[in-house]
Amino acid sequence: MSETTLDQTPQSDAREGVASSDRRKFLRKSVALAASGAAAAAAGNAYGDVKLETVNEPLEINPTRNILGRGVVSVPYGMPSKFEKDVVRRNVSWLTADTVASISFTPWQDLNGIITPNGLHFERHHAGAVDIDPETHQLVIHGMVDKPMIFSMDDLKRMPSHTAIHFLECPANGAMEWRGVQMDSMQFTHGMVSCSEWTGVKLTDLMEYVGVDPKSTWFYAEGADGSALQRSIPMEGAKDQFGEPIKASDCELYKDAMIAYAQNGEALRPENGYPIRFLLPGCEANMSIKWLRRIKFVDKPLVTYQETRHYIEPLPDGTIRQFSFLNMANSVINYPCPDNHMKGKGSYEIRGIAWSGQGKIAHVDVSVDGGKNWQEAELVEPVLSKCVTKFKLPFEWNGDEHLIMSRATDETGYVQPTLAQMRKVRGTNSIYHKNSIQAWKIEKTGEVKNVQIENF
Ligand SMILES: Nc1nc2c(c(=O)[nH]1)N[C@H]1C(S)=C(S)[C@@H](COP(=O)(O)O)O[C@H]1N2
Ligand SMILES: [Mo]
Repeated sequence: MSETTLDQTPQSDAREGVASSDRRKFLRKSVALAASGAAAAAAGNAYGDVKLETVNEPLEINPTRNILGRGVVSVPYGMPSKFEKDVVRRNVSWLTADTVASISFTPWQDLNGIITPNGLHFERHHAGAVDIDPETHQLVIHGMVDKPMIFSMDDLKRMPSHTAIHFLECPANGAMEWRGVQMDSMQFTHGMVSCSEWTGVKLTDLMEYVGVDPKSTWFYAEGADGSALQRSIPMEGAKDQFGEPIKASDCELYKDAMIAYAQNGEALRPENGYPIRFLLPGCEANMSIKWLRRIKFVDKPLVTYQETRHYIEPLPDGTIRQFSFLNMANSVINYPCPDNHMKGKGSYEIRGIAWSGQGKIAHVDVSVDGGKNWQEAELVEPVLSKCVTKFKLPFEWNGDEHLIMSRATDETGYVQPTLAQMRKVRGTNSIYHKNSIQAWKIEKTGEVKNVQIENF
């Protein structure tokens, strides 16, 4: 096993040349625009060619004014406007042989907050999504415990509840881009992360209940679907299958874990593990076992089929990286992006999302000149641990070509690496944990392209 990794290397010196933003100048300009009112609008303004005549039209023709609308509960479970029909999860047909063992991606290019609506949460199934009756579903906790126990859904809901907003990211997010540009859509370059408010029971509360043997150093969780997906999760004193100690901070990750039954206030969706899923914040989402039926406390890792064949990373020197649990700091600009082109010269706001499995996002720097100069973006509240954070920065587009990119730094000082740095350490044979800086190219036409820049 090799410890060669970018993950443990804070690259605070990589965060160079950050200038303060031009926010004040931008504000002054917007105020001037508002003050000059209709005259300025008639002459066109920084946001486009708004003319007085076109502004007047909707006031005269108002087709919905004289009809009755739909009554309440005509749609008992509300759905998005019919005009938003293209804001959907998508899959890549050539990526997997079927849709049962497959992946769908969240359309972040169309989202404006940090929360992923439940119907848009990415999906990753190894044997399809199953429908489980909560009346009969049970969670077994056994192994190295004083009192092995079976919990019904009612039992779990009576226990003290825990609520937190966290992202979930499949470590294969961005996998298609390791060797070169592949997908001209941010849905596919970054859509295997989603973020929700989760509610459930803390694992540590359940551990106290069943009395976990202090000699237990690992546990594993198992789902009720056909995939038999199991992952080993370390606790204090855990050693790998060769007797090498697991990094101490990784042995603390379970303390954040919960058995979640609610997602954004409502019951989990079947695709995301209804009625309960394991949730291990900050860690590769394959550890967050859906349709959870069993947790077993043990004193060595299972080293399952998945752990020896799938969730490992072959490195350029021939060694293999294993048990790389955390999703390291990552960020991407979702406006503009290949799915959101420029709509004429003038004022814009560059917007994006950043997240880190190590904790809070500390800052995000944005470059509009291919990484030569960086400006600090504004972080939008709330800024939470192991959660998506939104950032924004005013941008004046004069019609020139631009290479735009964002670079996240988390509260540990870890700086999101360049793809060149990642390839040097990890090569291109891995499909996991690609969290490198993403560049988009704004063309003179206003089109926005996915690009990979030399030395970046
Ligand atoms: N039982 C079970 N749990 C599972 C999986 C699965 O196929 N079966 N897929 C895992 C993987 S690889 C990922 S990335 C996440 C995806 O969670 P989501 O589908 O809710 O986005 O669930 C994990 N938990
Ligand atoms: Mo995954």
